[in-house]
Amino acid sequence: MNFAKITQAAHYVPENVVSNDDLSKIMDTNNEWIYSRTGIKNRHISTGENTSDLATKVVKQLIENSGVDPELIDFIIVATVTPDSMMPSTAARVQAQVGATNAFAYDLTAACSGFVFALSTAEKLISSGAYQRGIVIGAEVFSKVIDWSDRSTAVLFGDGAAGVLLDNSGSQPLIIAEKMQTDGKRGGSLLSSYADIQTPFASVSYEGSNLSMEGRAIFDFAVRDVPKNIQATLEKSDLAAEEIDYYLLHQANSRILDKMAKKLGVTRNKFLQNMQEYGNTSAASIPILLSESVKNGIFSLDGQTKVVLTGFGGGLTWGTAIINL
Ligand code: 4VN
Repeated sequence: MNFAKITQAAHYVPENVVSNDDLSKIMDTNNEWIYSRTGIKNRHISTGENTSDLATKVVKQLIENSGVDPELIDFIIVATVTPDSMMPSTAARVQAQVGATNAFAYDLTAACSGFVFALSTAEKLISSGAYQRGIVIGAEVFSKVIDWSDRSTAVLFGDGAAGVLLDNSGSQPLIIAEKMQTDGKRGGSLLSSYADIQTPFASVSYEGSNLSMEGRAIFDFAVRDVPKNIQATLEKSDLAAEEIDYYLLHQANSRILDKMAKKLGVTRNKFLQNMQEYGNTSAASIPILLSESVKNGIFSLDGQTKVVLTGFGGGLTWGTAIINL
């Protein structure tokens, strides 16, 4: 058996910090409203770097810190809903920038669940024995697709990237249990980046290409469907909720994390949180939290920690992986 293992984690965010007070100067909002309802204080907003630039910085750190020869990387998966372009993929751009000449590379589109879906895929690629070493990144320049005239959504998001290096050196399974879900029927409540039809044969422009979100519907989805998914994954794993060391959930809103902890009967302290500094960075939020936690010494990558990773968002998509870190 080839057990996959996460051997490195890294993150990178644009330098430019935008506070709630900064936003209140360009739209009708204020720090009290944003902070009390979301837990967000700051977000990092790109002043020029695109998604592949952020992802490349993360991959370069992973390569440098591990000392691995870039030519020995077998695959690069970038989870993003804000690619530089559809073709080439963001992952292909990164592959070129880091000299991973033997890696196949592609993007995976699953919004805020993208990192968890991509990690699930990567674990199979390695544990099957087909590949030895790969990289999974969550990277977004969400500020590109924000509707800056909509104060109800513009305040929620930020830019950033993070990811992990995996290889087949594990002595135990990386994923103890997982459950990935999609409900396309509810996809209309979180939309962005339509591709309009403008051809000699037809012209159809969809209403609005920027982000639109039915906030209440998504909030209710997060509170109703996601804890059930975590519970079901815990049951598959034969672990009790309290046997998990840390819960790293998508950083959309701290009020949602409060409700989820309560529903699962888990002490809120086990739900790590950094949206106060980064806002909601979509596919990047879980790996940024993971990388920052390692950097801050909350846990290390020595195989001794049991962690729940749960993403939820556009698609709708949601999913949990319980992992040995
Ligand atoms: C998952 C979630 C959200 C999200 C949804 C609603 C929401 C975040 C609505 C009520 C509002 C405060 C903000 Cl749960 C977004 C995504 C997209 O990544 C994924 N905040 N809010 C209020 O009035 O309290």
